[in-house]
Amino acid sequence: MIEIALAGNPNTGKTSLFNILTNSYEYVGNWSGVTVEKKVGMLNNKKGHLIDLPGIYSLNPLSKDEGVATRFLIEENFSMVLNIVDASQLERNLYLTIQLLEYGKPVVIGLNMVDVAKGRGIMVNEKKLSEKLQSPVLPIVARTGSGCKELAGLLTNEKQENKPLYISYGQYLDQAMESLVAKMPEAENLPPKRWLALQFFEGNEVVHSLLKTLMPVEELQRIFAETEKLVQMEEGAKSLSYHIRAVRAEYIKGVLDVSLQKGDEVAYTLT
Ligand code: GDP
Ligand code: MG
Ligand code: K
Repeated sequence: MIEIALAGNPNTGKTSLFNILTNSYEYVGNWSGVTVEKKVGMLNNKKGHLIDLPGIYSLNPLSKDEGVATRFLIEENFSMVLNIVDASQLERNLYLTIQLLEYGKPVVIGLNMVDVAKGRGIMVNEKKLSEKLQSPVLPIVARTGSGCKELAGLLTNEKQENKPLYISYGQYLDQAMESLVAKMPEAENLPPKRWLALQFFEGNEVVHSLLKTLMPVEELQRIFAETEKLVQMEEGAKSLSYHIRAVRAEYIKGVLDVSLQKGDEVAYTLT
């Protein structure tokens, strides 16, 4: 039985897709510590569970509720992420996608709302998007179920190994991440260390709490402060988190340059 996490921005069709892909609830309750509903369903082919994560824009939580998704990635055993993205709001949605790809577990991308996108003249070339993100991308309309069967087929047949997406954050932060990774002790079931280092420098509170259990707090504070100063000086960034956001935004621009259709090229194999 494989465990698949369903992740995406709020209002992207997660619940619609969840209901199509599953035929029974295994569990409905609350995530621990927050009043956010937790739903786990059995896939229609009974080969896996789908876990509905709260809708979020980033893995760096602004609130306790938003921390649920990051805590899930850190603490739970799962084999794959189904990331639903809104094709009509690709630029904003890819921000979370990038962080999920950096984590390194296999990600299958459900490109939802292609009907809405099409209506607005936004055409996504899913093949090019898939190439750029090195992950399968399937256009779907979760409201009608269009494309969802093909998507379901991918979930239980996809390879279970994946290489994390590598984005350079500039030589100073890249080096700081490398050196923090080298200082992290070995621990069981630890998420990928570069991802932890990156989320640490981004200011992810859930990751800070985890690292504090593994390394002296003073050392972490010193590393953070020194790195922030360096990045401010050398990259001209307001803060580490600004710098990281700017690099990701630039990366996403590059992805969209290639994968948004121009003129009358043919888009979507689906609609
Ligand atoms: P969630 O907030 O991510 O769980 O999203 P929901 O599944 O609740 O969907 C939000 C709204 O978008 C609902 O009104 C859905 O009917 C609608 N919706 C979901 N998928 C699609 C789609 O592919 N196309 C269109 N036009 N509407 C959709
Ligand atoms: Mg929902
Ligand atoms: K169903």
